[in-house]
Amino acid sequence: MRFVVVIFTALGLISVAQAGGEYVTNYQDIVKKTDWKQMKTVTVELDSHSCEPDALEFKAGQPYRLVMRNISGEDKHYFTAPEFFRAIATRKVQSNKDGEIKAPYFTALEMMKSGGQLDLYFVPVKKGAYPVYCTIGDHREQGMEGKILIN
Ligand SMILES: [Cu+2]
Repeated sequence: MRFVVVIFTALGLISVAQAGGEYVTNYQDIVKKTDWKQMKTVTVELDSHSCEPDALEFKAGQPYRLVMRNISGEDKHYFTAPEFFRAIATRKVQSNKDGEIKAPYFTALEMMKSGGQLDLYFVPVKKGAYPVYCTIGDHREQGMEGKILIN
């Protein structure tokens, strides 16, 4: 009986790994211990069809506000980065006029056209290179993709 339980546990772990791994489960401790006065602001502008800059670099342990702004007048755009969102401790996502959302992690954020903006407050945790892209229509094929590095 114990043998069967072990097999099911192993299968469970495999399915989590295939889904892109677990999020940073101690994110609340990290957010609490971080000195947010040291926060740096990085801005990424989404346009039809680009991410500028298309390479974002962050230091593990350093707190950041990532400003994601849609400067396109025609299209909504996504900041889709499921692996990156699982590699950071998320404090919140803020929509500056409307409110803020607190959650363990996100998979994608959508910015409305003509200046839509969301600010991600986070601490990078797991070092690596992670893709970011827009999942609307053929935006990714047209060049809306980039790389996020955590060093
Ligand atoms: Cu797009």
